Amino acid sequence: MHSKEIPRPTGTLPIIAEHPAEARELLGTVRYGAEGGPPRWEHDRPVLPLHMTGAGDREVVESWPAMGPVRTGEHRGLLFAHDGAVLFAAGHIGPSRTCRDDAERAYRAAFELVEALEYPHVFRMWNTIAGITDRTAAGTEVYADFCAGRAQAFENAGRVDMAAATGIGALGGGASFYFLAHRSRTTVHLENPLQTPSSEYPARYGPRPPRFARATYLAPGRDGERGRVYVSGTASILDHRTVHSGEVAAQTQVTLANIAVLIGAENLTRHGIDERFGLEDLRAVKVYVKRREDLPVVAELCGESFGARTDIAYFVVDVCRRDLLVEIEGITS
Ligand code: 3HB
Repeated sequence: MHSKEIPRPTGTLPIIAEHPAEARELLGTVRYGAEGGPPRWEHDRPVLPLHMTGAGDREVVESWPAMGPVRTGEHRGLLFAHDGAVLFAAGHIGPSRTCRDDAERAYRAAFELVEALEYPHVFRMWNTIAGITDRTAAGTEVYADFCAGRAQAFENAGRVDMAAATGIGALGGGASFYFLAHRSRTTVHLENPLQTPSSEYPARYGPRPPRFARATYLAPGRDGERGRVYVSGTASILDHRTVHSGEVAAQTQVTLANIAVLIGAENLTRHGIDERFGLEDLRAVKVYVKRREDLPVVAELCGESFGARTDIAYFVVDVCRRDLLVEIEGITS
């Protein structure tokens, strides 16, 4: 089992296009690489650098396609691009170690943006947070502090819907986020019957609970097509508890089983969706592993579970709870 070559955090996640042949333009790019910081313009498109790879690891580039003429702009530090159907926006929450106020400001800007541009259906958000399990000067965990600021922004904006998300460690560069929102498509936010909804987590995890759905289903744009499920960062959590503390293989198995239940027929039917997916349908999978030495075991289990067409990128970063060793996300296609 350990004799296989250790997977390196490398590669290029392919453009996930609705109709790839039609995707001639980009909305924006996220560079999972050796440095993080605020988003910047490159060729009139937003580029968000995230510090997610260490020395010797190759950068992973994620490109979001545009399906029509693109407009771009800036709103309170968020750089954005949209094509009439999808809005991509990226921001830097800040380098501070107490990220509550910065998170609240950044999320307030995000909600203002989706309202002003009329992309109400937020369907996927990513948050990368350096020092995610560290303590702030006030003694709160950085992630809990981030959650408090985010929850406040949701409340102030009167937003009750929660989209699929990832909240994961970064190696530096403060905290950053990016998100996708649709103008018109139906979105269904999914919960997992095996897991407590994040917004109902008990107070022991922090003063305000996280706010994300376990996945978001984006309905198809054309008849006869399948919708797409954006699976949140998923970990070895049952109800709200970490299970198999310290055991990476068991944690990976529970995580994969959680995803299988989340996207399977029974759970989608429960949410009023007449489709079904399996692990083999996932693409653009990102696997976050806390300890580099666990990569071979995690890769072996992922390799057995995902399909031959699944592209997987591995990152060695902290997960949001100290006892979690692995987190996995992906998109059905
Ligand atoms: C989040 O706080 O947005 C989040 C955290 C996770 C997994 C998914 C979402 O650890």
